[in-house]
Amino acid sequence: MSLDQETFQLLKDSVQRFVRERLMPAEDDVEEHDEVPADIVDDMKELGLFGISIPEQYGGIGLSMAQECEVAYELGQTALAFRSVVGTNIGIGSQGILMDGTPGQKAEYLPRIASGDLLISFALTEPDAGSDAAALKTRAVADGSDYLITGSKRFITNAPRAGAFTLMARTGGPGAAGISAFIVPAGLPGLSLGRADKKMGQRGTKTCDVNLDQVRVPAANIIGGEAGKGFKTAMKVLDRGRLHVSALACGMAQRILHDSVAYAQQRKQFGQRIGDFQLVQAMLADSQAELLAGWSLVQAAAHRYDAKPFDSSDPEVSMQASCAKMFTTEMVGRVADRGVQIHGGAGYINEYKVERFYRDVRLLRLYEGTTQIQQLVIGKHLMRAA
Ligand code: COS
Repeated sequence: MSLDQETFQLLKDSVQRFVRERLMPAEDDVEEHDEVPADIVDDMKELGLFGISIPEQYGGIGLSMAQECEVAYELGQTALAFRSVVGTNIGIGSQGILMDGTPGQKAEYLPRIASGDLLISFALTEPDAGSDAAALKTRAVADGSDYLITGSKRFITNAPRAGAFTLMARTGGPGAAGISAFIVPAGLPGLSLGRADKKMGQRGTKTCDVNLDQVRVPAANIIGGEAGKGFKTAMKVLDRGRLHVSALACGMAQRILHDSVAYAQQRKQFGQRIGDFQLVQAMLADSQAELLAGWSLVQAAAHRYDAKPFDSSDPEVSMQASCAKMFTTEMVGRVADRGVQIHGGAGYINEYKVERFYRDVRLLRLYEGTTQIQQLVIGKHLMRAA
């Protein structure tokens, strides 16, 4: 699946223009009100952003992973809250249905997800199961042709906006093999949302707990129609999501570098521009080189991803996605830290964007698998392959 190069270039140009002319000017508004304005969400629908990863037959744009990464790179160059609005529809919310769903599930959900009329979240994490996802406790008990789901999901991105969840629950015994993925509509009796999480950064993104008390869901809502496959679906979805987040990290590094160079050009000390000092140039050079290294890694891993059958998993690809996630999200942390350093005292003041980006990028090293989880995936793969 991919879009022809010429049409893709037109899309990329539109996204670049949208980021520059529409999103960047709204960054302060999002920071102040902790909300992405509704008219911007409408414009995102218009641009087709909710459906970039969904095939054309379901109303999406049908980008390849490499193309999706290029779009994520562009969206990464502004406040991450904007990308978050479309992020779960593009990635972790929709991809389980696309990869493993039945033809009926795909036909029912994907067109509305692609248009943005239905927001879909990914509910895996729980109070006692974060990195150890296979230990999740949310239980789905068979009751006739339905399941009754009870449990609690934590830090669920876009939950307050979601019309449905791709939700992992235990239908069988312990461990990964006992987990199934369900499509759970948000309005069902027994499903309630917790209070909005107060986060360190990324204002405008919405996360909260999702609580389920005997929520009745038809067995037909199990993704793929077969119980016990949910953990693998979640892992395949995360492989893809990790590449997307890597591209986002590179975009944000590009933005911080751009702002740092701009500041170094205009700020004067000791009678000259600080950008003319070699110690400042060294920080800019380190950031530039690390950004290029990270972006090359993401592109190579994304092309490798595109070379395998879409719905299958390949341990080499998972390993490369983890390398990309680990390297780029750590890299953008260093770039943001240098960005603050180049800005000096101004970098610690809320008026300058670098102060907020510094806080915003911290999350990239945590969600869709911490750096330590990426290390485990890489290490395990190396040991197995040997
Ligand atoms: N694609 C497909 N299948 C995969 C897979 C992948 N990327 N990774 C693992 N699996 C399969 C394994 O092959 C295994 O199947 P078999 O039992 O049939 O062999 C099964 O899933 C269990 O795998 P494993 O034993 O490796 O699972 P672990 O419990 O050791 O967990 C980690 C593996 C730690 C990698 C996993 O729990 C993880 O990614 N945790 C982080 C979760 C996360 O990212 N959370 C963020 C919240 S979502 S925003």
